[in-house]
Amino acid sequence: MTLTLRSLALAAAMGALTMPAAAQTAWDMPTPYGDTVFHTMNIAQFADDVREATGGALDITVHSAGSLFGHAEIKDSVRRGLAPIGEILLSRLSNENPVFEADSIPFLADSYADARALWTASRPAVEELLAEQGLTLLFAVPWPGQSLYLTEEVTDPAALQGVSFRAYNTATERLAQILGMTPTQVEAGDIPTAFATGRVAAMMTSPSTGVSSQAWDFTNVYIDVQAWLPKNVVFVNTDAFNALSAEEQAALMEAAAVAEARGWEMSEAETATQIAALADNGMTVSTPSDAMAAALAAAGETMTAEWLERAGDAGTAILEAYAAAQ
Ligand code: PCA
Repeated sequence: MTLTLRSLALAAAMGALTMPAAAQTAWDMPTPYGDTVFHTMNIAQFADDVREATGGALDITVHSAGSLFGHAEIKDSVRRGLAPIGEILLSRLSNENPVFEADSIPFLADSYADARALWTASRPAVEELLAEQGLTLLFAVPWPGQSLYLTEEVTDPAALQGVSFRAYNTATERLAQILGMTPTQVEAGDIPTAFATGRVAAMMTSPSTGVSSQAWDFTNVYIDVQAWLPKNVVFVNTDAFNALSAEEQAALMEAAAVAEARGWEMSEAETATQIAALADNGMTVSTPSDAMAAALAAAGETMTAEWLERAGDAGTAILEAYAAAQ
């Protein structure tokens, strides 16, 4: 096509002539959760920040809700270089190493301050384990505290016996077993269908996931326990990271630090607003009975002991560092 004066003028008007000459790196980023979930919104902002800081040279496209790779495949996809960057729920890796599961033990760290101290204590070990797989950790953001969703009010833990329970990692599976429930693994996006078809009748998750799955359509009671704050992590394939220019690497790390701080704030802020949204949509928001609180606390103690047993010296070191950071 001949470049006429008119098309040149048009191109200039559209800004095409002011585009940076630098080569562009386009990264596809698989994430597990939907677009309205605050983690995904935080990551979208992170991608915008990186694009802006690099003058468009590093362009991250977020593929949310498991649309590029399913949650279970994201970590290996990034490890193998099929995707350069991705997000997962950290505790999904507990089968590889119990260190990844520290944030999913009930009542070990059940406030933002404690969750932060636990993350300070466990981050070096998590970073090292990921680095061994050619993955570089960028940032971690917790979900709001995990609470109980039931079809009806339960004050006696014996009423939980035999109830089918939606689990999202091995820790929630173990918790269900201890409480006498029957766990089934269900991805966050499949929660409504799992309840609608009767596969599950109870769950423990954040008010965020309660709202994004419209829990009021299939449960009636939210018992506010806030027992643990599991984290999502964002990591990059280390070879892909090393292939970036020094400026791009710095921009990515800077945006990651900003996203981590912003994500923790978003998480804490939405704890109350999303509990209010559950109530606004007709759910009964209640606090656990003494008997329920005692049963959950006992389960937490059992799981802490079991985790320490499995995690060995690494677990002891994390708990010592956690106590020091508190
Ligand atoms: N939401 C995710 C993990 C923890 C949470 O609050 C889920 O339910 O799958």
